[in-house]
Amino acid sequence: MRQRSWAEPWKIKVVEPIRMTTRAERERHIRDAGFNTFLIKSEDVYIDLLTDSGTSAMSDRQWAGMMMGDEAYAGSRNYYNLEKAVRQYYGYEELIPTHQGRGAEHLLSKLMIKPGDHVPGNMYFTTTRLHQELAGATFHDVIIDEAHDPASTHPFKGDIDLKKLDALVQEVGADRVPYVCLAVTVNLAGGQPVSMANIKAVSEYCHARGIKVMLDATRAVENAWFVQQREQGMRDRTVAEILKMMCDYTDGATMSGKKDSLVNIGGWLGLRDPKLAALAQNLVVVYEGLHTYGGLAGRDLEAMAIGIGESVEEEYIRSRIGQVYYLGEALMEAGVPIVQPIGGHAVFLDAAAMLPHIPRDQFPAQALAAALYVESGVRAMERGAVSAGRDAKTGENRYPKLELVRLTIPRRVYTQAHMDVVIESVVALFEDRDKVHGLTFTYEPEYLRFFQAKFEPVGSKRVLDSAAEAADEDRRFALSE
Ligand code: PM9
Repeated sequence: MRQRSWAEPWKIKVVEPIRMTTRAERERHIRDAGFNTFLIKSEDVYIDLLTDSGTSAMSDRQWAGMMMGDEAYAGSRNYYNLEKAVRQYYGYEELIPTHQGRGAEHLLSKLMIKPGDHVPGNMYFTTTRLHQELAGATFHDVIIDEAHDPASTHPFKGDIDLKKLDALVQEVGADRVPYVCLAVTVNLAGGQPVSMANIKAVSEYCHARGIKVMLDATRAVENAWFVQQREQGMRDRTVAEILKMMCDYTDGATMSGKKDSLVNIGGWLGLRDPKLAALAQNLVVVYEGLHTYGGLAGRDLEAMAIGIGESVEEEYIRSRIGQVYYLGEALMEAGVPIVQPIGGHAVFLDAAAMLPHIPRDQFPAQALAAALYVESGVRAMERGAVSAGRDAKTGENRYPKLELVRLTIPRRVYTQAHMDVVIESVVALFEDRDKVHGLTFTYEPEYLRFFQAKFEPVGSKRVLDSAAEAADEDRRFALSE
């Protein structure tokens, strides 16, 4: 029998208009934004694939929950609802809410890291590594080699290489490794999952040596779905069961609720050790707010509590990742080089493969993201050398093997028709890829430079050449100068 199509398990109740701009307008907007897609105004974007962070559409149940916000300064009922949801689905007894994920990373790094420590992890994440470094640690990437190869089709490219981990522990001593930072899925590797077998092995290795395992649970539900689909013996388990199983191997977690949990703001630190939790509850009042609200309104806590339950519904997660696959498979069919296998939250274009004429120090991924905006009004994000920043000790640019542009899919926001437009846009740009110019910095901030840096094209006025319209634009610029 012919397989039937699937559809999203929701219908749309509220809509937000979006507007297509002209190419001439976009040329101006990208120039004004210093060729950094973070600096474009949202109203000037047609389809916004910058990030899946805080960009979800909430459900009617979540909006109803917002009206039940208990905005008492202390002891809000919504805190206890969130605590119940985290205990039920993630299994951490102790809950410290934070305004978002990096708030939890800040607390964890301050509590657990001593200057001179070493933190191994499965590929860096920007905010996570920065907080580890600010607390005095050196981060070490111990992910398997396949993760650095965009063409490798390894099903669990997020796995930790136990040999690399052991070599580091032997070298620096287990007492200088406060914890292993285990991210599921691995964002910068392309949204790649970690297998349950690997989580178990890492947990056993670390716990035998007194090292803690701290999960970055930001996209753990998406990881659970991949485990269910790809790992032997996991097919009959629910995503909720797999999520809980993954967390059971760990000692705590930092969480950005803005991703998996379908909310626009919120995060938490989950712990098992009550002594560590007491320290975290004390620290959170310094940086975020009282330990029962952590920088959030009661209504935000409630929306997150409800969102956690919705995030593990099988139909939901299948359609969420199904949409990412729809986009990724069409791009692959058109011959566009993308990271394989397709990840959980995004399709990652391999900018280094697509733009071999642009040297790494002219930031091909930054240029590609800017050019895609000019071409189509689609906003994406650079995930390559600009995101990687400079080495904390030498100050040199870091050049990770992966030089990517991330087409990140917000949850429950765009339809298949939007994806079709994105496919056509990327394919059109792919055909014109030799017309993209490299970029050089005109402004480089000290921390997390990718958010606010500015650039200009090298040897050209434009990041993307375009014949007729560009000539028109030149005349307009000439008249206004
Ligand atoms: N991730 C993302 O777009 C938003 C900001 S960085 C461009 O992918 C992981 C794996 C993340 C993450 C944020 C955070 C920090 C921690 N871990 O943004 O502070 O992907 O809530 O979370 C972003 P917050």
